[in-house]
Amino acid sequence: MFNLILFGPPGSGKGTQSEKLIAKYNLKHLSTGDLLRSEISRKTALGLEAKKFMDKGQLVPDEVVIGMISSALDANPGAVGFLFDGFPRTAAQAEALDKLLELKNNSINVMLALDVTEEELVKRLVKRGETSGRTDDNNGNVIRTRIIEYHKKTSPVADHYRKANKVVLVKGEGSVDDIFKGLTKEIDARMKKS
Ligand code: B4P
Repeated sequence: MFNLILFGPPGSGKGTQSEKLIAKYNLKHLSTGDLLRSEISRKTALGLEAKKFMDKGQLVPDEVVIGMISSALDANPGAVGFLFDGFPRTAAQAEALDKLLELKNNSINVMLALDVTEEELVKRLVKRGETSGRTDDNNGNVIRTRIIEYHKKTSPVADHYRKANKVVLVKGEGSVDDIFKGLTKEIDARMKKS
């Protein structure tokens, strides 16, 4: 199996690049943002609870997202590998993911971290907010909260994988295709070895 974490702040292009990566490598895409938005649109109890946090730009409690990922891993026993998009977002989520993969005799091969300036992030999210209907994109305060949450709670996740020498920083600004090329170069180099 080849397991990849696509990492970066809100608006860094994780969702955009994941679509292209899963098409090329046939990995199973696990986006906690997409899973949560699907729960919200189906008005499930989990979705209604998650919405309270997402609308404020806060992270959803760890036990909720860890439970979702655990079920998704169990539901895909034959996957050639997983692309984790937007997960893990806290140190506790990273530890839980390592344990879940270990139970399957697996681990994370690499974390690719998209490098984008804060100015560009805000510009992208405001632009998406004009058309997406996403309640967390159309309010400047909520966007700022998401970036603060990232610095406080999510950036330590990179330290967790850095200790295991698994983090690679990839340029996240420029055209979508050029960024994709930068990501595939790193994946190809590691897939050969694994
Ligand atoms: P997510 O759904 O993960 O979304 P995101 O961080 O906002 O965006 P992403 O980086 O995927 O950006 P995208 O490609 O879409 O999270 C939403 C919320 O869910 C969180 O705030 C949190 O509340 C909750 N949540 C999710 N996972 C969680 C977890 N594990 N734990 C707790 N809570 C969790 O790109 C953004 C925009 O930029 C798009 O409009 C795109 O078109 C544009 N763009 C992309 N690449 C570009 C490029 N190269 N140039 C110009 N624009 C570009």
